[in-house]
Amino acid sequence: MNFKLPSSTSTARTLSALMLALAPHAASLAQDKKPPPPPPRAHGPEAALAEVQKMVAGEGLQVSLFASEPMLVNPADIDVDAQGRVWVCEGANYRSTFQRWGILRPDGDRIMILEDSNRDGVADKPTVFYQDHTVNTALGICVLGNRVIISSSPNVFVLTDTDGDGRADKRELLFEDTSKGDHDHCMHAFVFGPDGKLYFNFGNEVKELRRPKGGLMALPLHGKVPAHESETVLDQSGRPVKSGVLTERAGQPDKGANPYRQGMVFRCELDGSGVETLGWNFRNNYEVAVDSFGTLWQSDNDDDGNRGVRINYVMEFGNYGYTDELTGAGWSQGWKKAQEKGAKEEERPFYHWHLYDPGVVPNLLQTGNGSPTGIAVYEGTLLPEPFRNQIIHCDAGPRVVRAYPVQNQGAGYRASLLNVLTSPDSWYRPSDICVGPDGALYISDWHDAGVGGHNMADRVLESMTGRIYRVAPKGDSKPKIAKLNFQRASDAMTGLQSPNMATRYLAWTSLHAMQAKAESRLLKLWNGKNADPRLRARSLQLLARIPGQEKKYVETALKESNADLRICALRIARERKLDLIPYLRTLVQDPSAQVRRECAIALRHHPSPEAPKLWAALARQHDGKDRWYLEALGLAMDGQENAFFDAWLADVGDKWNSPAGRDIVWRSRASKAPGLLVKLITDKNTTAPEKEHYLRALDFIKGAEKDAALVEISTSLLN
Ligand SMILES: [Ca+2]
Ligand SMILES: [Ca+2]
Ligand SMILES: [Ca+2]
Ligand SMILES: [Ca+2]
Repeated sequence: MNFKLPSSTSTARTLSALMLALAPHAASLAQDKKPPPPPPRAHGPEAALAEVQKMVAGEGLQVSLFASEPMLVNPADIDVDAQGRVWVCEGANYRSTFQRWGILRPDGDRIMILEDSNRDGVADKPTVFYQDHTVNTALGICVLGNRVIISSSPNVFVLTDTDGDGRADKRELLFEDTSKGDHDHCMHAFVFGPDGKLYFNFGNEVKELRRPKGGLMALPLHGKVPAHESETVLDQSGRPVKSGVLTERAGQPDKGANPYRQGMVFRCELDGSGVETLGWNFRNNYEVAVDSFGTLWQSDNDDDGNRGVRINYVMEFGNYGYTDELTGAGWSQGWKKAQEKGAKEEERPFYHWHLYDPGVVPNLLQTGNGSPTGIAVYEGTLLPEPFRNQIIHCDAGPRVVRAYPVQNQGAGYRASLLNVLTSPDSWYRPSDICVGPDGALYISDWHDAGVGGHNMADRVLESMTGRIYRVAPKGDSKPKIAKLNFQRASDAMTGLQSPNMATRYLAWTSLHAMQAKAESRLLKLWNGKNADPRLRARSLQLLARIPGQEKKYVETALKESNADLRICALRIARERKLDLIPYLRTLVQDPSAQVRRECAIALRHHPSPEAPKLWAALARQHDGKDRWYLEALGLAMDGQENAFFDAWLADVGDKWNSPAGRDIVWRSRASKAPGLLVKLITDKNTTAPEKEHYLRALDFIKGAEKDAALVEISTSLLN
């Protein structure tokens, strides 16, 4: 559902869909003659079952049909609750605001709960949790106990079932944006993180994050959101969460504008306060997944046809390069210039994501053409080994669900591809994936000839399709779900170890409320030296949030031999606002480049007078090859470029001209960088491509030193 049509559909059709989307008076098109009826298509449970028989599950896995039309249609996003019930955002009224087919479900789209009451692996009890036109094709759902967060741009609602009958009784407004909605690149799903916070993202159709004045606002249960006062959200750095506006004349961001661009990803408290902008300049980062260490993973859709769909490890506070940082230009301008200079076709994705520019975080993986959708991290033990602890991701374009087994590489990671679920059915369009409390994967299938992009073939409500599959190890057809009473500490501890996010939310909240009363049980899990480090990390997150115990547990975890646990501890220390400097003094010498990467992130905007020295210690350990590490150093410099750079120069002296030193000069935007760049550019031994590389760095620096550098370079060219 990612702004793209299948390859069999012509570009002209894509364009016409786009123009429809942009037409200011699109409503008048509704009077045009009705689109032709869709081709006859088998539908209903029997057709769905027959098609599931032909699906291909990954090695050691089997797929079964959990639910199908007419129980649900067009699932855009799902969540699975602690009882194993699948919650679905339907999209029968997809693009009803401007496409000629208009409203197909007159009472508005539904949020469904699909329950398998006899645990035979097949849903048998559908409940309409909510129905309204304000949730037409909502792109995100997150079940948090009796509260459900629905992302439906321009609104993010909290729906609450106060009496437990499976129907919403209360509606509140958590966030809002300035988009028109009804677009695949809007506000996406919220997820609960191991730190007790919410993580969420939006694609580049949203330009500004707002919220009601005074925070969470009560609304009538149904209907349009009444007029009210709202405000732009300011994030942790005091910046408005708003796409940086570029003035046309100078091609520069407006005065006072921020670096934020395009798609972004965030963290906030459960009540929506304390928003932090964690990454920006994505195109359509459809969902974010957070693992137990607090590491973020996303996909992103390329500009269609560039074979550049990417999977990202989201290094906090990174710019991900969808548009040119300085001009806001798309990829094609830079690519055109590069082609003139002989760049090869295979380099196109690198230009597409501006990866040759200083200040752009690299990608984990590029997966070619696609329309990436839902994502999760599988932290369960039901599935066989290769899928454990891995990112699992839907791509509706090539019609595949894949795992991306990740390995450490320097300060970042590398990943490979491993199929989880494919189908010969040309309507198979996986839209989302969740891990159930039984440890199985639940995959929603939008099921259409196309992947969205403002179009759909499935336009008759009576025959509309939509499916949920369950993927489990071969022979496992009946979900086993423990009945937990989260008010009991022992049950809550079991829940904390669940691979299901909704279960973990209930367990986390309960254990967090117990505070010191839960400490001994949490300690037992933490001290289980053979225990899965991810489970230990979950325990640590709670131990370090027992008032008065924060330092003790952070310091204990910083001595762990597992680098991910040291990273987790440093993240907790940052979040708990502990004095980081004593920790960083040791950690900047950590043998793990990933831990040192986190040190750099921790130094960003750090006011300590010791910060430049600590940063310089990190910079001295750059190997001249690791782009992740270099970009971590770079984003740490934000606002303190000169102090950090000077500290490094003081350390390295005239030995700055090494492969690593040249990298740092290229990435830094310090006042002294232009003078050194001139030396590199005018050096007789510097090759032509290297000159281009260093010249590009000058574009990102402003001031007299840069102007002087340009004069010096042009003088040397004349001589
Ligand atoms: Ca989801
Ligand atoms: Ca059943
Ligand atoms: Ca209710
Ligand atoms: Ca469908």
